[in-house]
Amino acid sequence: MKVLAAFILLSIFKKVNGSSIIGINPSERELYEPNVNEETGEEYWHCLGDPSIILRYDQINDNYCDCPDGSDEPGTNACPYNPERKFYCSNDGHFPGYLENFKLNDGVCDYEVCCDGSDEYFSGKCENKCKEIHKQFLKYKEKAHREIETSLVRKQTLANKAKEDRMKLQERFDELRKKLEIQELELDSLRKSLEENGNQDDAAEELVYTRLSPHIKELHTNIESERNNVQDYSKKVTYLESVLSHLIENYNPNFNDLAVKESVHKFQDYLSNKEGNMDAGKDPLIILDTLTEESKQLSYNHEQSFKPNEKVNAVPNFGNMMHYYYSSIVQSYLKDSDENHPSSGQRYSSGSLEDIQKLENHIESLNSEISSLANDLESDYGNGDIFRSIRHLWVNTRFGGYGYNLGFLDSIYQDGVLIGKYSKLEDNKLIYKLGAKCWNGPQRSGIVELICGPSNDLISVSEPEKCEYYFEVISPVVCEEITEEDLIANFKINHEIL
Ligand code: MAN
Repeated sequence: MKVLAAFILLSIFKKVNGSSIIGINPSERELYEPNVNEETGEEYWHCLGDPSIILRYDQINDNYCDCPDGSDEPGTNACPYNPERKFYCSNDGHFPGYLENFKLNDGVCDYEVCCDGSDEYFSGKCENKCKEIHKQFLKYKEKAHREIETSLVRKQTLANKAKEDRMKLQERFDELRKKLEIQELELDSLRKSLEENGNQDDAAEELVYTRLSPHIKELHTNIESERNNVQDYSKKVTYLESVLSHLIENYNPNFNDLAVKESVHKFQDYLSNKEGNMDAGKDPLIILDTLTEESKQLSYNHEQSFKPNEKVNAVPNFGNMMHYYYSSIVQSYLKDSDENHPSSGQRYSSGSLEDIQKLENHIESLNSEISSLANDLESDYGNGDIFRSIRHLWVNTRFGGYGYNLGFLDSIYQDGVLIGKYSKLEDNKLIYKLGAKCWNGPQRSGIVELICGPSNDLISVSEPEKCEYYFEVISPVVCEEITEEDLIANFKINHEIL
């Protein structure tokens, strides 16, 4: 069979020299010119990858692989596949292409690469379609250019917005740093004046007795009633969970009752999510129990032991709790009333403990805002900070019976179930992690592949592994100018209108 094929090949390409060897780019012709043995006049040639292997010139394209790199068989599929050496189709009227040699003469017209049909030279069954295909290409090119122009204009708008956002943040950051400096100086001087006045203890007591007393009682009543509510709900939830646990253990999976199956599935998800959330913190009932007990003690101790202008009668933990409630109430005053806000121009000239506390709280909140701004300014928002412009943007769609909500640089939800929180940007991919736990599986997570497009849209969702999701989102933020090579690589032939 091989001998027959070689014979056919040789008869087709009897006249072998650099310009008639099939499968090579014209720029390689020189490499395929024959050498002539001066004594015998015989033409010979050597493998391109290993010049020590010398062949008769007619061994090129004889359908027998002689060179380890396959260079002696550019026009046949005799050599093992080498991605460096492919069959060249000239595709006159369109663009030249390179086809894997194992696809030669396999009965398939590989028009995507060889629009001239030269890959099926044995049968000659593939007519040259380069003219029609090139027409399609020109149409595609025009559309792609139009689209990319629109996308790049939108990208520029987003880039400007990102720049503006960054500038605003930087301005706010600088302004807060200045404020902080001033307020720290102010705090120093208040502390000094308080020390000089020596009235720290009296001021504290006065504040405790006159201001906190009604709040402590109210606090106790509220905590107790909240605790009872939570306990009631908790009992109801436990009851409903026991009913549903009975259902998932005893339902008959062979009955194709969709409502039951869906409920079982959802309850399993609920249980997995609950498992995931259990580690998140202490049981709220226990916290409320502790608070109820402590607020009761506080209220009792207050009535029993405190009278204005008397010294504080300390009980275990009282100091800590006083400080806690005192700070929260003072803080809530601060938040409620903007007039009291130091930034609105108030000065703490009296040097009382209350003033110091207010200023300390304000400095604390300034510091926390400053550090979150610093974090934000240092975060990776991609080239030219471009992703900053879309970080509050959400896209959504329905796929496979689920509704998906995807927040750029925020989080992703599948019908309200958390798929993941944004973690990082990696090669134009957004990585989301730490989603709700899967029933008998990992915590959900997602990868968002960004593709250039004129709008921001979620175009596809898949779940390649259980609870690991893959999203394709188009957005102008990843658009770049396109080259002719990109266009050729991305162009797809419409075979229906060929
Ligand atoms: C839900 C969905 C699915 C997921 C299963 C795993 O039905 O989140 O995407 O595969 O849970 O149990």
